[in-house]
Amino acid sequence: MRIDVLTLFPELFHPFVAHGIVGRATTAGSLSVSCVNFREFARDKHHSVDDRPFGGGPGMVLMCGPVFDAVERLESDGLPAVRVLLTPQGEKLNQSIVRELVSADRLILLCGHYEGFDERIRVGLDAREISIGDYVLSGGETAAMVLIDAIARYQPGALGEPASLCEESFSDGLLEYPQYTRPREYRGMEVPEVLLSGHHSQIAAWRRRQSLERTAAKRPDLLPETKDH
Ligand code: 21W
Repeated sequence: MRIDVLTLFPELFHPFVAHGIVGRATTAGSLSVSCVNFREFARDKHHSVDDRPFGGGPGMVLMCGPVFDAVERLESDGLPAVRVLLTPQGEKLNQSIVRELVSADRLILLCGHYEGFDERIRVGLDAREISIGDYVLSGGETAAMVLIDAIARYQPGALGEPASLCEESFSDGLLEYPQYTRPREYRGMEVPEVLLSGHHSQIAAWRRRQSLERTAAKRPDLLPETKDH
């Protein structure tokens, strides 16, 4: 998969893309992430990408010109892309949206800053609008990194063990069971006996039960009977 990020802060992405799971997918050749600063597409001599809002109000608004020009330049290679606008008013990101996006060959992620995008960017780009949750960020860059991280895990070569993908949280819709490693006792806290027993079916049953209990206690909204969508 190819991901192009349009941002005013491409340097924020460089260390992120070079390390960890995203770095592994990149090295494996299954993912390529490149960042374009849409300031390069500014038209005036001051390289402006934002301006004051019509009607007044605080802050600055990202202008249409540099954003549309950058998207059109990127897409001029003919490789069709799913366009994603990171915005506080988008649909809230979850694992099923991640899986949908993973099926695209190419994504263009647009990161806003300041007080947001000119409305005509939203309307004219026909982009999928995504938020990462109900809190205020200062821009779309960190949200784009969250999305890239979640997508990279699905790329061949990103994870050491492919089992990690299907076993973990949210894949079966439940929270994870508790995990332990050496030592068997730490500051008076002991590892549950069943995990030391070597009895695989009992261990699996214990883990399942723990997952269900945890989910009921911490995230009852994830349990099928209480799901309302
Ligand atoms: C925050 C932009 C607030 C705009 C009208 C009048 C991307 C984000 C962001 C940001 C505003 C995401 C206004 C969760 C987020 C993001 C920057 C509001 C003020 N509009 N997911 N005044 N939270 N945030 N604009 O903040 O770009 S995904």
